[in-house]
Parts: sequence; structure tokens; C-alpha cells
Amino acid sequence: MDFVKILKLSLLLYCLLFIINVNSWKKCSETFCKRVRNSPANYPRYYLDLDTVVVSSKGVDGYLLSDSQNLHLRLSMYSQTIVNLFVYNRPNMRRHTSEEVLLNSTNVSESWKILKVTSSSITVENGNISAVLFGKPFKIELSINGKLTSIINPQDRLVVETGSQGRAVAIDVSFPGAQRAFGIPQHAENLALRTTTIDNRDPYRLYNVDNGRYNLGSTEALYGSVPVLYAHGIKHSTGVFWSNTAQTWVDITIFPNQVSAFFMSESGFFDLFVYTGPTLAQVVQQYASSTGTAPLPQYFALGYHQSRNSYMTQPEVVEVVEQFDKNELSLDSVWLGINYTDNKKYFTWDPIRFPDPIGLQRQLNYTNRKLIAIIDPHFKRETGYFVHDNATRNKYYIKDYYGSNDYVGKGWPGDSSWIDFKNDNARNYYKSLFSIYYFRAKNVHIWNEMNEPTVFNNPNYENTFNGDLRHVAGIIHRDVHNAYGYEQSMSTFQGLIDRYGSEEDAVRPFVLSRSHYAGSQRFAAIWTGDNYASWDYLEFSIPMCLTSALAGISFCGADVGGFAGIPDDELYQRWYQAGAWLPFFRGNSAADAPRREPYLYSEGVKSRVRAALNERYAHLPYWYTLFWEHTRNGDPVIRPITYQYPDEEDALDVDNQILVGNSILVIPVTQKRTSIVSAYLPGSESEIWYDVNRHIIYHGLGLTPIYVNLDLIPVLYRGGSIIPRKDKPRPSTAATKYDNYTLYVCLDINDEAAGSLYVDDYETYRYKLRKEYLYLGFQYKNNTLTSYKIDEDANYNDAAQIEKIIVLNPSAPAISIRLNGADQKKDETKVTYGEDGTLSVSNLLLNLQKPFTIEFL
Ligand SMILES: *[C@@H]1O[C@H](CO)[C@@H](O)[C@H](O)[C@H]1NC(C)=O
Ligand SMILES: *[C@@H]1O[C@H](CO)[C@@H](O)[C@H](O)[C@H]1NC(C)=O
Ligand SMILES: *[C@@H]1O[C@H](CO)[C@@H](O)[C@H](O)[C@H]1NC(C)=O
Ligand SMILES: *[C@@H]1O[C@H](CO)[C@@H](O)[C@H](O)[C@H]1NC(C)=O
Ligand SMILES: *[C@@H]1O[C@H](CO)[C@@H](O)[C@H](O)[C@H]1NC(C)=O
Ligand SMILES: *[C@@H]1O[C@H](CO)[C@@H](O)[C@H](O)[C@H]1NC(C)=O
Ligand SMILES: *[C@@H]1O[C@H](CO)[C@@H](O)[C@H](O)[C@H]1NC(C)=O
Ligand SMILES: CC(=O)N[C@H]1CO[C@H](CO)[C@@H](O)[C@@H]1O
Repeated sequence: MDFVKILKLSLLLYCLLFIINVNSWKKCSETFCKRVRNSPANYPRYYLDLDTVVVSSKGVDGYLLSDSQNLHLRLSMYSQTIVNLFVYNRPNMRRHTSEEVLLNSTNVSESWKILKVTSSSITVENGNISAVLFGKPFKIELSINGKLTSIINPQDRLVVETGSQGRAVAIDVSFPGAQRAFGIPQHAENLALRTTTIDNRDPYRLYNVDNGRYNLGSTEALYGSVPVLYAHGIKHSTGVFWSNTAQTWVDITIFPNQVSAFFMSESGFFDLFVYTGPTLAQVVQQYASSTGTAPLPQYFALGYHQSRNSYMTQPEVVEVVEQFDKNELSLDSVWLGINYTDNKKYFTWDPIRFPDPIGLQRQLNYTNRKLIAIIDPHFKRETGYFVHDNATRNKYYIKDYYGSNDYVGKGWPGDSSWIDFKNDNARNYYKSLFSIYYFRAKNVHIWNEMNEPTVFNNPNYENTFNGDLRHVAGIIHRDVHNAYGYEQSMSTFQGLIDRYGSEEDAVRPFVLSRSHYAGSQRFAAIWTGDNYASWDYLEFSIPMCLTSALAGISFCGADVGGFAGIPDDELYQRWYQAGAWLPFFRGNSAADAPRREPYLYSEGVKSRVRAALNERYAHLPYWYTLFWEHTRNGDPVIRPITYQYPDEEDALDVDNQILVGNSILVIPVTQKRTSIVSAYLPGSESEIWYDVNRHIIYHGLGLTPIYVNLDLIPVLYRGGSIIPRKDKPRPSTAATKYDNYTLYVCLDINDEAAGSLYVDDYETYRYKLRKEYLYLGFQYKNNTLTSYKIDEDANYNDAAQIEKIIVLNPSAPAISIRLNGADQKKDETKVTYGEDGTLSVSNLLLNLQKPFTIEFL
């Protein structure tokens, strides 16, 4: 080996070490968790002084006393269903981050009433919720409609440190009657969380770190933290949100008929919300009412995204688009990693490799494609770089421990500093950078990465910030660590609107963020981070996104094909087939992975990927409607089966299937050489599951073998649903805009079905500002299909028409139809039967604005 080769090799090795896990992730025993996990040992006991308890319009107030300190307690209630326990030791403590995470739309319910006072407890009631506050030992029992569903501090393990040991807070909560625990993403874990209190296991850790090629089936921390936990069972469900942005560990214990959790945070506030349900769906909706729902995305964001780390030049980007078109593969965007920038300076373009960004965007726009460019929160320390100059001059960077000097660490550009999003001026400055003037980027949406934040070569701090760094106003980083990425994506989202001046002139932003916290759904989609090209990463992507969806963040996907490594052809195809059924659908690969855009593959592979893309695009009217409905009621876009069928004991652990809305059940194939899958079909004998691609009717009889080949994964429509589709294969979402709709009517055992459809202009805020949209309901009953407006006062006159109706399992034969009371002539519509018994009516051209009825005669 010559010297240059050795140099190159050692450089490569150095880079690998530099970027990928230098450090092993900290165990509980290496952090504050070690001492707190032992509570109550070595901690003072608190008791509630019942004489201090007062009930006022604000809630129930009282004092918790111990040998060493007194704490104030307030129990309040929002929207009749959410109970909040706030414990604090200083009256004017700021709840800094939770203030912006929690929506102000939830109303305080004022009507606590004292029901009963004894020498050991006080019982208060508010609507159908009652709380028994016990003095000594202190605990609170919460009941809904007289049924005990949660106990706060059942083991007397409350911790509120104020002294020299630290500033940790901790609480245990138990849930009588619950059978499973879900939530607290992000972990590479099954939907149902495991007991962590046996076998020397570690608690689930919530601490945003850049954990590439993470361990699967693990409690290790990943990129995001959403401290909401659902205790679920076939009888009722309860949720708790531990509103704390510091490093947090959660011990889970699953008993046969009870779930217990112990939340431990390194610092921050004791601020606990209990969502009383009583169903899982209600709990999830209640959580959505306090941290928000995702805004309606642009239609394109639901299409297929092609990324690679990174496309290096302008012609390369154009080439990718051309190849997709040439090979008839649908595509909506091309993604750029940091290499598009001028020497790793965000908000600039490399003058040689991307000499004409505006021209490139225009060229992409011409074929209805978008560019998505990365903007990370670290900025190159280079004098003369306008962002760095301004950030330095105006003190926009995060500071060191002393609060005086800008903190300097390693990012992609080498020495970097980080924007302090806690500083309003810094945040506003960052937002302003998206202006078309600074960042010549109009047809561009944004990818935020490295925002855990990642600091390279900082192994003592797990390659992120030291908790001692200072934000504006003396805020200690440790207290707000898990919300750093949240704040970047919030600022990015607002910056992308501001570049147009106002919502009136804006198109809806699309932001993807790697780091996330509770409430991130209001600004960004997420993905499962730097995964790997192997079957088990494909398998875990399903429960990971289902968990995130329950935790409020529906817009989730995994890098199709795996970020690092090389998928073989079979895995590659299966990943496209599965990825087409997660909300965010993007192929992405690492810098050192060989190119793998679908057009590079053999005809056979390509045609299966094409079919997966076509299936995705055909169902976009349904996906878009689900995202719309999510904005209204907080229902996740994808759901585990137990969400819709909570009383089925056997469904509690099913997390390898995806319910898309409540009407489509998808069974991804995640094992190699699979010829048969064992699907769990819910709903009992009376529920029909219709294999739409192969015209086979199943019933909801639980575990059911379904044969598969390489071409397809099972996609089942629930009997009773009406699914709107646009079946014509097209190069992009925009190209489908005026394509005709087909309604797939899948009857239930009573020959009835219902569904909905949301339509607007796909990209602007006119739906919100001027009610320019259609939200329609469809109902099939008594051999008659009717449409009606769900939102009477909304109008949109540019919608495509319904050309075709397909009834999948008609009972009685129909030979003609009557439309809006008038018999149709033969040449106007065609009524035909397929060999498989489906009934189709084509040539209809129904205007969506006008309600219609179609009788099948
Ligand atoms: C809620 O209100 C507080 C105080 O007015 C404000 O700082 C915060 O941004 C609001 N939160 C949201 C999500 O609007
Ligand atoms: C809160 O109360 C106001 C006024 O009573 C009402 O208009 C609003 O709908 C309530 N919001 C929620 C989330 O219940
Ligand atoms: C409890 O009361 C709230 C508000 O009145 C209601 O929405 C909820 O359905 C009730 N829960 C039960 C189990 O009755
Ligand atoms: C930032 O600083 C540069 C000089 O480096 C200046 O030209 C530019 O106008 C400044 N922009 C803002 C928004 O402060
Ligand atoms: C794309 O092109 C259309 C039609 O020319 C134009 O109206 C639109 O503003 C362009 N969009 C962008 C983001 O450049
Ligand atoms: C819609 O359907 C009608 C009738 O079948 C057909 O003539 C028309 O070309 C279709 N429109 C599109 C955009 O495919
Ligand atoms: C069902 O439809 C038939 C004819 O279309 C009508 O005579 C009958 O009244 C309908 N029944 C109901 C329950 O609506
Ligand atoms: C050639 C080159 O500089 N490629 C880099 C593009 O950016 C990624 C980081 O996102 C690096 O890993 C590549 O080495």
C-alpha cells in the first residue's frame, strides 16, 4: 500500500469513527437515573397537609411537606377530561418549554367540588372524574365514572431534588386494569413496551441523540422524545404526558392486570397530565387536544421522495428526475444533503456544483417536482459568512457554561456554533434566512437534521451538548435538551411561511425533522433516522411509526431500502411495498452506499417498485382525506389494530400490520422468502376484509393465512368502507389533479358502506382562509349511493369528477342505474360485471360540488 492509500484509509476510518457512535450510550447507572431509580431510598417522604387544601376556580391547591422542604401542589382539569398535577417549590417558576408545546385551546374546567373529607383523605369531583387525595402517604387516586383507572404516587416514590445532589424530579403512576403500555417514542421497539424492572434491564430512555444504526428491540435513546405513555387494556385506556424536556428515563412494569410507570427526569418541572379516555382513541384525541395535530400537508408531501446523501450537482438532480420519468416511476421531490451548500455554509449554494439554483428550481417546477434541502442548526465559524457574522455580532449562538462565550463544537463544517432558538431575536433571524432574498429557494422545502443536536467528536457527552451550556436568559441546556429540534422545526416552518409574507400568499411548508418532541407534529414530519439495509430494520419501522402516530406524530416513515448498507433485490422490493403504506415515503441512502434509485434495477424489480408507487399514488385521495380528518379530531393517520378494535384481546400485540385510517388493513412482508403471512384480521365473523388486488373475501376471524408472492403484499379493504382513488398512473401528484376519481364501495354484511373525501387546491391556505375545499361524505344503503357535504359552507369548484364507481362485493345484481332520480341512457353510463363479481359503473362524470344519488336497479 502506498502512502496515499494508507492516508486515505486512515482518513476514512477516522471519518467513520467520527460520525458513527464513537461512544457507547450511557446506561441508567451512569447518569442521575442511578440515584433516582432507588427512590424512595435516600429521599425524603412527602405528605399532603390536608389542612392546607383549598378548592378554587383554578383547581385544588395544597402543600406537600417533608423534613427538608415544602412543595406546592395544584390539581387542575382541562376540557372535562384532562387532569393536570403541577408540583413546584417556587411560586413563579417558569414552565418555559411546556408553555409553547401545550396549546392554549384547552379550557380549564373550574367546577371541582369537595365530595368527602376524612382524617386521611379528601375526595374532589369534576364532572365524571373524581380524585381522592391522600395525606400520608401522599397519593392521588383518579376515577372515571366511579372506576379507578390511575394512581399517582402509589409507591410513595415522588422525588423533587433541590439540593446538592441535583435537580431531578420523578413520579410513579400506576394504572389498575391496564394490560399493555404503548408510547414514549422514539425507541426501536415493539408497540407494546416491555417490563424494564427485571433482569437488570435499563429503563426506556428519552434523550435526543444521534444514534445511527441503533440497536433493535432496545430501550436506548434515539433522535426524538415524546413523553406520552398509554396504559391500554380491553376495558379502558388512560394516558399520561410527563411534560418535561430534560433527559428522562421511564421504568415500565407490566403486571397481569396493571401497568406501572416511573418517570425520572434529570431536571425541569413536575408537570403531569392524565388523559382519562376511557378508550384508547379518546385518550389519543385528548392528548392531541393538548399538544396539537399536524397541519394539512401539501399534497406533494404525500407522494414519493427520492433522497441520497447526497446528490452532488445540479445536472445530477435533473438526471434523477429524467430517469424517473423515462422509467415511468412516480416522483414528487429530490432531496439535497449538505453538499449543495458553498463549503457547508447553510443558506448558500455551491457556485460550481449548483451554479443556478433558481434555474434548477424552475426546471423542477416545470415537471411538478420540488427540491428539499437540508438546513442544520450548526453554523460554520467563518468570518465573512453572513449568518456567522450576524449571529456572532447579535449573540444568537448558544453560550458556554459561563454564559459569556459562544459555544464551539464540531458539525459538518468543522468548527461550528449553534443557533439559540430560545432567543426570540435569534429565532426571528433564523426565520428571516428563508426569505427568497437570502436563500434563493422558492420551490424548496426543508429537511432539518443533526438537531438533537449532534456534536461530532464529543464522546463524553454522547456526541451532543454538554448539559451545562447556556441559552438566553440563563436557561440551562440540560432543562430543555429534548426540545431543541422541536424549536428548530417550529422556526423553520414559520420561516417558510414568512418567506411569502403571510399565509394568504404562501404555499404550505413541508419540513422533515430528525429530532422531535411532543408537539413536533405541528411543524414537521419525522423518520426513523439512520437505519440499515436489513430485514429487521424494515420490520421495526412498522411498530416505530405506529407508536409515533399514537404519540401525535402521524407523518412518519423509514428510509426505504435502509440508509446504510446494501439491500438485496428482494428486500428492496419489499421495502417499497411496505414504505408505500407509511405516511412519509422516501428512499434515502448514505454517502458510501452504492446508488440505488429504482430505475437502476432490472426490469422485474423496477416493475414491482413501479406498482408500489402506483398503489401509493392511487390511494392519495384517501391519504389526503385522512390527514384532513387528523387535523380535525386528532385521530392518527395510521393505527394499530387495537386502536379500532380495543376489545379484542388477541389484537393487543399486533404491530406488524398497519391500519390506514379505519378502512384499509395492510400486511407488509418483512421476512425474506415469504410465501404465506399469518395475518390478524379483526372484527369477528361479521367483519369483511376484501383483498382488493386479488378479489378474495376474508372475515375478521383472527389469525388467517394469506398467500403472497413477490408482486404484492396483502391490502384489505374493510367491508363497510368507501375508498376514493385516482387510478391513472402519473409522474407526480400534481399531474393527478384533474384526473377522475373512482369510488371503491366495499359493502359490509348488511350491504352498507360509508366513506369520505376531502379535496382542495393541494397547496395553498385557501382551504383555511376562504373555505375553498370540499369535504364530502358518501353513504351506500338500500342499493343507493348518496353523497353529501359534511362542511356545508365550504366550496371548491376546481375538483376533478367521479368517473367510476366499483362495488366490490355486490349482493344483488344491478343492470342499470338511476342518477339523481333520472334513468340513465345506455350510452351515457356503462354498467358491467367483472369475472370476479365486481360491479362497475363508468362514464359517470359526477361533479363533486353537487350532491348526488345513484340507485342501482
Ligand atoms: C400559550 O400561551 C403562552 C402565554 O401566552 C404563550 O407563550 C405560548 O406560546 C402559547 N402556546 C401556544 C402553543 O400557542
Ligand atoms: C373553551 O371555551 C370557549 C368559551 O367557552 C369555547 O368557545 C371553546 O370551544 C372551548 N375550547 C375547548 C377546546 O373546549
Ligand atoms: C365524561 O365526561 C365528558 C365530558 O362531559 C365526556 O366527553 C365523556 O365522554 C365522559 N366519559 C364517560 C366515560 O362517560
Ligand atoms: C448579515 O450580515 C451581513 C454582513 O456580513 C449583511 O450584509 C447582512 O445584511 C446581514 N443580514 C441580516 C439579516 O442581518
Ligand atoms: C411553478 O410554476 C408555476 C406555473 O408557471 C408557477 O405558478 C409557480 O409559482 C411556480 N412555483 C414555484 C415554487 O416556483
Ligand atoms: C375522465 O373520464 C372521462 C369519461 O370516461 C374521460 O373522457 C376523460 O378523459 C377522463 N379524464 C381524465 C383527465 O382522464
Ligand atoms: C329502498 O329503495 C326502494 C326503491 O329504490 C324504496 O322503495 C324503499 O322505500 C327504500 N327503503 C328504504 C328503507 O329507504
Ligand atoms: C463528496 C462529499 O463531500 N460528500 C459528502 C456529502 O455530505 C455528507 C454529509 O451529509 C458527507 O457524508 C459526504 O461525505
